[in-house]
Amino acid sequence: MSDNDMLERRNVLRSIAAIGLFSAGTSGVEGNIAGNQSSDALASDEIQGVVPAPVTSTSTGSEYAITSDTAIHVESKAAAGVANYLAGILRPSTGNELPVVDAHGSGAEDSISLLLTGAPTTVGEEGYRLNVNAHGVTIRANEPPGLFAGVQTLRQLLPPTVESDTEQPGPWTVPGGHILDYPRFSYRGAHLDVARHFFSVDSVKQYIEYLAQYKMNHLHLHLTDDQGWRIEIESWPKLTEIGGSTEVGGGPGGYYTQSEYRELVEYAQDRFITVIPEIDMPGHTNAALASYAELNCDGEREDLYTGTSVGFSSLCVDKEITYEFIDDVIREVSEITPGPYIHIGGDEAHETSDEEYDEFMDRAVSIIEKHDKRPVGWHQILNADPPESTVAQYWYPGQEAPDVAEAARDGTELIASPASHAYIDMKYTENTELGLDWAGLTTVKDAYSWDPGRFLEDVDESAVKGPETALWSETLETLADIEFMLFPRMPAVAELGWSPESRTAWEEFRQRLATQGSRWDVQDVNYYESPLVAWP
Ligand code: IFG
Repeated sequence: MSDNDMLERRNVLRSIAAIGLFSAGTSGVEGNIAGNQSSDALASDEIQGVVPAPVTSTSTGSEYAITSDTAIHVESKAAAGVANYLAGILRPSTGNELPVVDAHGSGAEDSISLLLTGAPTTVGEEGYRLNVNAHGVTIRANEPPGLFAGVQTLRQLLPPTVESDTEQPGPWTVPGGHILDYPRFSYRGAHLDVARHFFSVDSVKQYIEYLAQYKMNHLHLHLTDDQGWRIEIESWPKLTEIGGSTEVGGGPGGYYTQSEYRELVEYAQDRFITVIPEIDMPGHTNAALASYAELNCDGEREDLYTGTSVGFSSLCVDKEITYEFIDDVIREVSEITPGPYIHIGGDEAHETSDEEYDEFMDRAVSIIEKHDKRPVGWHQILNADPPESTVAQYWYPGQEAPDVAEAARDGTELIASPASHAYIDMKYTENTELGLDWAGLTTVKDAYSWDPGRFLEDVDESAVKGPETALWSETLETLADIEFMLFPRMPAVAELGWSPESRTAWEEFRQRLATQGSRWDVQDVNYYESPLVAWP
C-alpha cells in the first residue's frame, strides 16, 4: 500500500474519531443502533448494520432520500449491468421508476451514480468508495465487481422493506456518510452439495442471490457423489439417466442439463460469482459405478445407493477406460465452465490403496490441466503430491495438519473450510433436527470465532486464498432447509472473508447480525433465530 494510500486511510480513520458522528442504522431513520455497546472493532459512531463490516466508514449526519426523481447514473456499459441489478432490487419495493441513464453531461443531483473512475487503487478490483450526501449517492470502483460490492452495501443502508418485492411506503432514506471498503481475502466461497439431495435450478439461483448479498464470490457445486450424478455428460448419458435418477432417501433425484448448468453459471457470473464444479473422485463415485458396468473393476454395475455412508466406492484405477471417462467428463464440464477451477474431490477414498490413489490422482490432475483448468481438491489430494498449482481445500476440524502446512510452505494455496467452524451442515444445537454432528455442534458464534488466515498451525496467511462454507445435503431436502443452515452462519463466514480481522469482534457483530434479521424477515428467509443474537 503506497504512502498516500496509508495517509488516506489514516485520515479517514481520524475523521471517524474527530467528527465523532453517530450512526444512522440500516433503516436510515433510527438512531444509533450499536451506540450502547461499541467495541474496539467498529466505533459506534460509524454507519452501523452493514455485514460484512466495511474497512472504514464515517456517518455525516446528512441523508439522501430516493424519490421518483432519482435516476441511476452510469458512464459505461460495464456499470450498466450493475445498475440494472440495483434497479431490480429498488424498483419493486420503492415503486420509483429509477431510470438508468448515461451520466455524461447530466449533473449528479438526485442520482445514484455508479462510476468506474476516481476510486483509489487501495480498493483493488473488488473494493469501492461509497459517498452519500443530501444530493445523492456515488459509488466509485476500479472494476465492476467493486461497484457490485458497493451496491450490496447501499442495499443494507436502506430500510429492510427495500427487500420487498411489492411496493412499500418510504421514506427511502440512505444515511449520509463515506465508506471505503475492500476485501481481506480474494476467495470467499460457499459450497452446496446437490448430489445427496438434488435442488432445482431456481433453488440454486436463490442460493447464488444470498451469496451475492454478503459479497461472497465463489460457488462450489458438489455435483457428483455416491447417491447422485447431477450434471449431464453427453458422451456418457447414463450418468444422469441412471446416476441422476435418485438421491438420499430414495427420492426422484434429478440433474442439470448442460444448458441449465450454463444458466446457473451465467446467473452467478452476473453477480460476479465464479462457479467451481466438483466431480468427486476416485471415491464418492457409486452413482457413476451404478450407471456403467465397464467402469467397475469386476465389470458389474453397482446398485444405486440412497443411504448416507461414505468411503465405500472407488473408480477402477487399473482400467484405461476410467481415464477415458475422466477425460470426457472433465472436457465437457470444462467447456461449460468459464471459471479457472475444476474441483476433483479426492476425499474419503477408503477403498483405494495409497499407491493406487497416487497413480490415479497423477493422471486425473494432469487431465484437468490438459483441459486448461486449475485443479482443486479436498486436502487429502496432497497425499498424491500433486503439482504446486493444485489448490487444497482443508476440511478437518483440527488446527494441526503438518502435511498441509508443509505443502503450504512449498507454495500450495489453501481454501479454509475447517469442519469445526465452516461446515454449516453441522447442527446448531443437539435440538436442531436438520444437519449432522460428527464435527460437533456449530453455533453462529462458532462459525464466526476463527480466523481463516491463522487457523492452521505453521501456515502463513499468504497461503490462504480465503474461507469457504460447506453445506452437505444428507439431511436437507428443501430451499427452506438450506436457508435454515445458511442463515445466520454464512454471513458470519462472509464477514471473516471480507472484513479486516481487526473489525471482527463477536459482541459487535452479533448486533449487526440482529439488524440483518429484519431484512431476512422481509425476504422471507427461513433463518435460525439463534439465542445468541438479539433478533428484532
Ligand atoms: N465428509 C464428506 C462429505 C459429507 C460430509 C458431511 C468431506 C470432504 C462429511 N467429505 O467433507 O461427503 O458427507 O458433513
